[in-house]
Amino acid sequence: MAGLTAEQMMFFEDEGYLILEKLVPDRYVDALIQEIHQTIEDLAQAAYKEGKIRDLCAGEAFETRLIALNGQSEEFYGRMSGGQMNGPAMFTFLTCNEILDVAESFVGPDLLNNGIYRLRPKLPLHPRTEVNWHQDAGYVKDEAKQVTAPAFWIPLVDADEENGCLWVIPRAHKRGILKHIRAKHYLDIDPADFPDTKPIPAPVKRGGALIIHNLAPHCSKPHSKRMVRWSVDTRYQLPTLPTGYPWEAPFLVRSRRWPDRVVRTHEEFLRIRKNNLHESFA
Ligand SMILES: O=C(O)CCC(=O)C(=O)O
Repeated sequence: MAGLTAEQMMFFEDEGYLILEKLVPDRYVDALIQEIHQTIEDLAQAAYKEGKIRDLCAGEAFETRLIALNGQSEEFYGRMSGGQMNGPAMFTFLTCNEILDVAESFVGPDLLNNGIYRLRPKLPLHPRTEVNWHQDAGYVKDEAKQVTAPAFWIPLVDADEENGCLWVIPRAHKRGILKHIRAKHYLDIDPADFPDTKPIPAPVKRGGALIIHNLAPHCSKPHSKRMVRWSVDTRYQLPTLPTGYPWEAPFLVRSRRWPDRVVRTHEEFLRIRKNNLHESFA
């Protein structure tokens, strides 16, 4: 896929979000699912040996195995969520041309993955998977709150209202930076600052994308369907601007200006991420 059309860009600028029916090719989605599956298998075998679980739940499908395992040991959710999945298939997924071509429409030919990427296994009725209303800007330091860094939210299974797709508030990104308060697990937009526009659900098919402006309020409500709504979210920005997130290392994924500094191998990606190396592109 090439970059976005002028119409799509205009929709995003006006509404603060955009849904793409198809973005990441099946081969990358399948490879990532396989990598996740293997990681779960390894964790399950280790937990079984340590006596933490009694059933490996080996017959369960990708959509349900984590529910069955997490029911025996809450460790599984923590081990499978966040920015710690860093295998070759995840690296290929985050750097695939199909995502970068679209990111380039917003940011230009030099693209930094800002380091905030997450794997999200949204389990039914699990408190940690209920993400309050927030702007992504709420999570970064002040110097990066206005930096253009669209989020690509990409489900690995079809995501709809029944299994916990995201919700967005159209046009509310035009309200600027909203005040966030700390809630139990996440940040929450201060009720006094909450936009009055009506929220809408944003269903996305497997391998499609919901692209979210970093000032667009969005949330993830609980669901009760017996399946895991697996998704990946990731963000891209100009390398010369601050990420406002010192806790995780960004990495250059495409560049006309610094072609030699693009992270092209999984080994290099791991070196940067594991050592939390923040390179300067000033
Ligand atoms: O995937 C989810 O459930 C929440 C994602 C989210 O809120 C985000 O990417 O900012």
